[in-house]
Amino acid sequence: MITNTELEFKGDLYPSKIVEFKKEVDSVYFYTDNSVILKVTVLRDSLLRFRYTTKGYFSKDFSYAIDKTQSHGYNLLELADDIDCYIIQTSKVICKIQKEDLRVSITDLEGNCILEDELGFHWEESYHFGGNIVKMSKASKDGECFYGLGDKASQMNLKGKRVENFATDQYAYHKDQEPLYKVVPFYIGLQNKNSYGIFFDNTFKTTFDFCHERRNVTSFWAEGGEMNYYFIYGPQMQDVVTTYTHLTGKPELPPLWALGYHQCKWSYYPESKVKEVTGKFRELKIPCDAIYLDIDYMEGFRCFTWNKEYFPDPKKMVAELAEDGFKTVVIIDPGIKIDKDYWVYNEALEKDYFCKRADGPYMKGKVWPGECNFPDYTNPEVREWWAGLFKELISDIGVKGVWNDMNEPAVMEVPGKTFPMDVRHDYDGNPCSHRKAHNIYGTQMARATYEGVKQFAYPKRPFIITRSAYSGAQRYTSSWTGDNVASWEHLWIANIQVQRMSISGMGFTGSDIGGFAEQPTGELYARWIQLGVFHPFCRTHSSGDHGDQEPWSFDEEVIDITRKFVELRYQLLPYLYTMFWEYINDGVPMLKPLVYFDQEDTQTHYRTDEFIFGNQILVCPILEPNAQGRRMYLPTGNWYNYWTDELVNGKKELWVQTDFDQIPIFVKEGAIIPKYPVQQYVGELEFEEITLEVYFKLGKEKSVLYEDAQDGYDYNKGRFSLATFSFTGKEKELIIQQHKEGKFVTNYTKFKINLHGLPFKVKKIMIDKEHISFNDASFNLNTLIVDKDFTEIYITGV
Ligand code: MIG
Repeated sequence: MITNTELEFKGDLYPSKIVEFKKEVDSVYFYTDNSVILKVTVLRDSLLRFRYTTKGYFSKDFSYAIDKTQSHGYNLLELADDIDCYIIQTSKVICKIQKEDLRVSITDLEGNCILEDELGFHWEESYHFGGNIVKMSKASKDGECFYGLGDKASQMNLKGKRVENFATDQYAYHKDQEPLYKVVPFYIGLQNKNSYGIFFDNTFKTTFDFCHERRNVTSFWAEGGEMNYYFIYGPQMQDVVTTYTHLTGKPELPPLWALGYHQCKWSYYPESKVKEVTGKFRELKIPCDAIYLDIDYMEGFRCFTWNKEYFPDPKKMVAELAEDGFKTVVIIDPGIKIDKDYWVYNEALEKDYFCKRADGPYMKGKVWPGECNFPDYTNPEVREWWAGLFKELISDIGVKGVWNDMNEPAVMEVPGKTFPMDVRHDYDGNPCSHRKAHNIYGTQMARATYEGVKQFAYPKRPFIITRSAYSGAQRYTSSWTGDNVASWEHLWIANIQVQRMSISGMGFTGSDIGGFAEQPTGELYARWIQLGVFHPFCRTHSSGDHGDQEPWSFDEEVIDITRKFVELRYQLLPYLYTMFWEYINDGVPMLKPLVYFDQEDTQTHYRTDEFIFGNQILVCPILEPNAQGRRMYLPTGNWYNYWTDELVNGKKELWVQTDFDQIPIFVKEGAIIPKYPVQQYVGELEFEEITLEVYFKLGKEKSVLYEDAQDGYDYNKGRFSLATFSFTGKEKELIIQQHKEGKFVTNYTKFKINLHGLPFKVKKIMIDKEHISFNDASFNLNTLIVDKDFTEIYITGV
């Protein structure tokens, strides 16, 4: 008989000495005496993959996170056999593998240590589940900082924290709560001005410890699967993040309306209520592009059905809303009601598409509709079926976007709030238990939803939003930060979460503006809107059980502030869209924490509140009641106060005075910021001209403006317009050159140029080498109208 003590933890096991090695194309294998194999693959000179097995062979390689369409390549891969180690060298890094114990250290070409194993790879055999608990520990030097990891509600710098990755429905979470809805096992280390990244691509529950347990050790481990991580070398954080995003994939461009303002509540019904809300937006002239239907639009919470009492003619309603510029987005949950009169249930049952328990019965759990079964989205056939279910909603009824919720997956009234761990999944032909599939479930649901909406929305672009996600989900969907709370602390959390998501590859994210649970004061709501309009996804949402959260639920002043900031977002749409284009092309995060902006400046390492919106606008929310301004840090460079045009030099802390209808916003000198006229929704107006706000600088600066048809896929065929503006400012001279690419012709014909901070009086203006005559009246307040295709504006002054 086996006694309890025999089942107990036998301790950690370690690789022994290397007895053999082998090089194969882009990979090198190291074999130890005790059957451990380390496979090092060079994907790029600055991107190395480390994969370990303890069995003497590797199991099939499969990942949902890695974007297989992305290409990689390196310049150099050299392998040397030294006395006590093997050395792999690329054109960026040198990686040493100790012969004695398989420990790894990575240096740059000058020999500066970037990352080094402490104990390195080790493992614990799991008798209970089979396989190993796989562990890694790295030495951490004093002063090292840590960033990334998705939606964590903690300080930006994770030094001293331990975080857990297990997708969880965490209603009304609090600061430092672990775990949350999303799983992004990717972090950025910054030490001695060098940045590197680690992506631990393992979907089991993972834990990261950043010098929490031991002061000079960073470790991460998983409760199953392989020790399989990617090392990304910077040295700039920019390079780490863009490489990670390239590895796990980028989205396509969303339709421009998806970057507008969205209004949501649990729930708007019946139809008359929906129309009352949309009508009020138009009446109060607060721009809005999307209205959401939460679970009550369905018949008894059955996905793909409508409550005919509340919504007798959904197609007609959706069309009428569309006429008024509103796109309808509907929620779809994973739980399918067990109901023999429900066609979706019957189809799934007939095709055997629901998840099963280990011994065969279907996984059954209670969610909104009552007892439900749950499709296994990790099965490609199930995903295809699921995608097909969207035909009526999208093609026929005209819904424009789909909102996936509860996909952690969440189950009510059970311990752990999710599936039991024995539930089986197909995992794309790699059958496994829920322990392995849990963290990826939501992503595969969103992926299937995306495929469906995309197919039926064609030739328009799809819009998907999800609550749960794993690395790589950004290829299919946007996301929101789940059930937050109407509190000042949560405003602080929202700011950090969205910045963190941005540098974790998943940039199209926002929070429930105003807070989901509980009731915001007008002041809190206003402060939240002022931040929210600078988040890539911008939606007010609330649980609705505490009163209303439409802008007009608050007083006149708050309504005016909401309008002012939502209008600002609509003006900045071309700038925001250009940010998005840089994200999908180069993996550049749309929001940049200060440490990302200037990692050389150690002052930025612990900053959390200020961030760069795009490349040239700095935003700092007000996070306290009764504020008349705030202290903040302005990073390196010279910045114009957006409200006053005062030029301030950075790399210093300062007090910024703001009224209630302002937050500190600064524009980088030399920037050229494009603005559209205010519209009540994207595409409402055809305009003759757009504005370029030009901020004078002594020196040079580049700005970019990307535009296309704002929907559809023609931009992939070259029908886009990409304008690059080069600004050069001298003591008595200003030159703006424009270089254009792409075949898309914008509707407007003119730029209205507003010059800010001009240090001289204009004497002469030449446009494309032609002299422009002007008097003080036509060149009023430093405004100039030019043809949108100008190539050079040349201004001299006295
Ligand atoms: O158990 O659909 O996070 O945004 O309004 C609550 C109702 C289910 C949770 C989501 C929230 C949504 C709500 N849902």
